[in-house]
Order: sequence, then C-alpha cells, then structure tokens
Amino acid sequence: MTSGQGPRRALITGISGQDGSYLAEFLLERGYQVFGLLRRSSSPRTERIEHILDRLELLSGDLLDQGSLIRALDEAQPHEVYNLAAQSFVPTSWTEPVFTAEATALGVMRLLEALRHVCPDARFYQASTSEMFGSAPAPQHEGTPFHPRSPYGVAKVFAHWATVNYRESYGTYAVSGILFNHESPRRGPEFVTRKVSQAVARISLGKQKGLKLGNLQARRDWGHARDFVRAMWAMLQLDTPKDFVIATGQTHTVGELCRIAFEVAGLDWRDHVTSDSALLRPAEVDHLVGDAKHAQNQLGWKPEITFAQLVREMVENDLRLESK
Ligand code: NAP
Ligand code: G4F
Repeated sequence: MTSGQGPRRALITGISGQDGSYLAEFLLERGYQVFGLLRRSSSPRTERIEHILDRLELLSGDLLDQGSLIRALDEAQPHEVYNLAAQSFVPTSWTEPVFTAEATALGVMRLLEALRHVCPDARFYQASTSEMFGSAPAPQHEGTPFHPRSPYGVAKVFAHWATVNYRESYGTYAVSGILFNHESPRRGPEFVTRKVSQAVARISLGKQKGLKLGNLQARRDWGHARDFVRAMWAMLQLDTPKDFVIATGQTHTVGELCRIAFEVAGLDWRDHVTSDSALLRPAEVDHLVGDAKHAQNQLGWKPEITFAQLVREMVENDLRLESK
C-alpha cells in the first residue's frame, strides 16, 4: 500500500508479542514499511519475528519512557500506530499492579500525548480487551458497561477512555478494538491455551505427569490471532473512527478446551487434569462471549479459523517442538 510518497508507514508497539508478530506479517504483505518499538532486555526477545527481522525497522523504546516514544514517532513518521504493548498477563496484574498501571494505562496516555505533538494526523489503534467487561452479563457488545475484575482490566479501561477522549478532544483518529481472547502457536506459555497445548504434547511424549489448572468452569470466547489482526487494520481504514468488539461469538469452558486439546493426541483429559485452588484468581471473569455484528457489518470482518482448528494447530505445533 502506498501513500503517494512511497509506502505507508506503520509503527507497532509490542511487535515482539504474539499479536505484534502476526500484525507485522500482515502489514508487510500489504506493502507497508513496518517499524516496531522494542524495549531493552538482557537477552533478545525477537523469537516471534525472527523470520521477518530483515524487513522490519526496530526502534528502541518503552511505554514507561516518554522521550523514547517521542523519538520513535519522530523517526518513523507513521501513518498508522498500533499500540499492542502492555503488561498483558492478568495474574501478574495482582502481583505487580503499579507496574501494570504504568505500562498498560499510563503508557497509553504517554503515547497519545507523544502522537498529538509529533504526528497528529497519524491514525491510532489501541488494544482494548474483553477483560474490561469483567462481570458484565454475556453476550458483551460495544454498549455493554465495563466492570473490570483485575488491575489489568482496570488499567485497560483507563487506556480505553484515554483513547476515546483524545478522539473527542483533539479530533485524533484514535480507536479501540475490544478484542476477546485470541490465541495461536505463538501464545505465551503462561496463558491457559498454550499451557494446555504444551502439557498435552509433553504428557503424550512421556515428558510430564499431569496438568494443574485453576478454574475449569471459566468461559472464554477464543479466536485465532491471525484472524484478529485483520480487524485491527480494518479499523484504521474507515472514514470515521469508531470502536469495535472483535470476537467469534462462540464460548467454551476451560474444561472443554482441555477435552478438545487432549483428544488431538488421543488422550482423555480427565485422566490428566486437576484443579489446584492455588491457581484460582482473587476475582474471576466467569463468562465472556462477544457480539461482533458491528464489525461484521461495517468492517466486513469475520473469523475464518474455528476453535477446533485453533486448538489442533496449537497442539500439533507443540508436539513438533517437544519432539525435537
Ligand atoms: P503479549 O504477547 O504479551 O505481548 C505484549 C507486548 O508488549 C510484548 O511485545 C512486550 O514486549 C510489550 N511490552 C510490554 N511492556 C512494555 C513496555 N513497558 N514498553 C514497551 N513494550 C512493552 O500480548 P498479545 O497477546 O500480543 O496482546 C497484544 C495486546 O493486545 C496487549 O496490549 C494485550 O493486553 C491486548 N489484548 C490481548 C488479547 C489476547 O487474547 N491476546 C485480547 C485482548 C487484548 P517484551 O517482548 O519485551 O515483553
Ligand atoms: O489464558 P488466560 O490467562 O487469559 P485471560 O485472563 O482471559 O486474559 C487474556 O485474554 C484477555 C482478553 O479477554 C486479554 F486482555 C489478556 O491480555 C489475556 O490475553 O486465562 C483464561 C481463563 C481464565 O478464566 C483463567 O482463570 O483460564 C482460566 N485458567 C484456569 N486455569 C487459567 C488456568 N489461566 C491460566 N493462565 N493458567 C491456568 O492454569
């Protein structure tokens, strides 16, 4: 895609994460020049983007450091900014609530403020989440009131309203995608889908005995990250900025996830999985299922990968990795 003066430029924060890696691939396929914000760490965190590293322009920066955000925007001069960076693991938000708020809430305000000064015409995407709905009754849609149940959810509500507020205050093309859970073989190993797919692989290869999980009754609307990044891009292509729920509309319990995942390896999950009260959360989000009809009607978006296909892909990937 070109803008009249060369390719369109996109800056992705959180490019080393699950979604960042899929979004970078998607934008490169569309001819974008892709910049990624990468924070310093003691060892490289580029595993998920190793295969496209030579086509990316990585800029050093951190959502906690205002100056680094200004410099990154100044260098990239992006047409589109995708803010995917966050402390994104819900349990860590109880053990590190202030850090979570710094990165996941205030970090977004820092980035919006930098964007307003450096590149006010850039379009801005904020990675909002179904965790903002928390205990609100299902199905959740764009008009459902938020009732977050974790410091992570609280931080995301702040970031969500900051995005709305910059749109209303300054006319910034700033939108929030309220995405329900989405997974992939690149999912971090601490999240439940990947914890299960890795355990299935290891148990079937005799490398692990049993799997301890927390709440087996919680229900999530799980989609595939590859499908969901298409919606992020589509949200920045409209004439008028607008927030959307992005979800599959299907919900499953953690127990059902286990049944399907263990079946891929010919195992019965009830022989291997136990619930450990130490893994329960201080406050749970019991039931998430999204109504994405506005995204379907106005963005032309719908998911293509089913839950069963997602789980199979994740288990088969982990079987391959664990067999090496
Ligand atoms: P992820 O795999 O955990 O990736 C998070 C990314 O944020 C990583 O690249 C991480 O960098 C970066 N990051 C963390 N703190 C940072 C900081 N202070 N400064 C700069 N970068 C920082 O998350 P994901 O699953 O791809 O999710 C992407 C975004 O969507 C997140 O904002 C998440 O909260 C939100 N979201 C996710 C889902 C989902 O189901 N996946 C659903 C709704 C919303 P390092 O590699 O250095 O740690
Ligand atoms: O995989 P999870 O850790 O994801 P969670 O908490 O729903 O958050 C993810 O999705 C959000 C969108 O709704 C994102 F905003 C967020 O960044 C993240 O990507 O847990 C899913 C469910 C929970 O109900 C949890 O209590 O699985 C339950 N669960 C049961 N046993 C477990 C475990 N979760 C984890 N991580 N580990 C367990 O052993």
